[in-house]
Amino acid sequence: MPTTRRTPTRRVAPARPGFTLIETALATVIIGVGVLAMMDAFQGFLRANSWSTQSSTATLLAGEIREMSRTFPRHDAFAGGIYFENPTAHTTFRGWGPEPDETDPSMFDDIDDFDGAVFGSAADSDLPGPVGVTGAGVAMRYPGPIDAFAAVIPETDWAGVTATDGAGADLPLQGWSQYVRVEKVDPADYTVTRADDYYEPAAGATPELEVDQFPLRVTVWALYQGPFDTSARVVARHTWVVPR
Ligand SMILES: [Ca+2]
Ligand SMILES: [Ca+2]
Repeated sequence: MPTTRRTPTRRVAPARPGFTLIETALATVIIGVGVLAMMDAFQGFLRANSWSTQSSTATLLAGEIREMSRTFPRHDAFAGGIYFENPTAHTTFRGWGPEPDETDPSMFDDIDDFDGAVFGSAADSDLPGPVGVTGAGVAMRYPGPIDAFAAVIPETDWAGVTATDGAGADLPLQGWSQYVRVEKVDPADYTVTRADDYYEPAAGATPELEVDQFPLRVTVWALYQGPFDTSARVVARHTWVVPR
């Protein structure tokens, strides 16, 4: 009886839907690169947005000082301006800086009152240029930053709510300071600065240019120190000249 022998056939595994390891790894790499690019772009946007916000705040703060002093005379009209106690010998210079009763910026009433004033908490070492008024050597310290009415500008959140300290008092705008320098400049060349007590002696037919007859150059720096910064840095600077 003939027998038939069945040839064994290889069983082929049916194709299963799914991804191979290589495909999965490739997909992960592709998606990963895309996500990284998006995060980088987002960080760039945040940096640009932060710079834009800081720049506009700094410009505003510098403008507030200018607006506050816009109608002020160069020197105090009530206290006799700036002068020498001995006008002949030109000794004992008086009148530069805030007058003795002007203990608060709301009492400032002339341009030279602002020289060396810091409105805010920026350290002396972070202030640009020589610090302080004639002979004082240190900055004049006031709470700040301030607005054009000499009121401290409060910190507000994104919803416009003013931040307060534990006692319920308004917190000033965090991290910001204004620093002001007032310098006498040569009437013929505003780039040449003169000492606060400088006067030009008479020469020939030209009469003496008295100590209070010079234009003033005012410079306001707006500085910012972030919560993780070790020092304050200048974000904006405004300079203008008050003619005589
Ligand atoms: Ca004054
Ligand atoms: Ca003054």
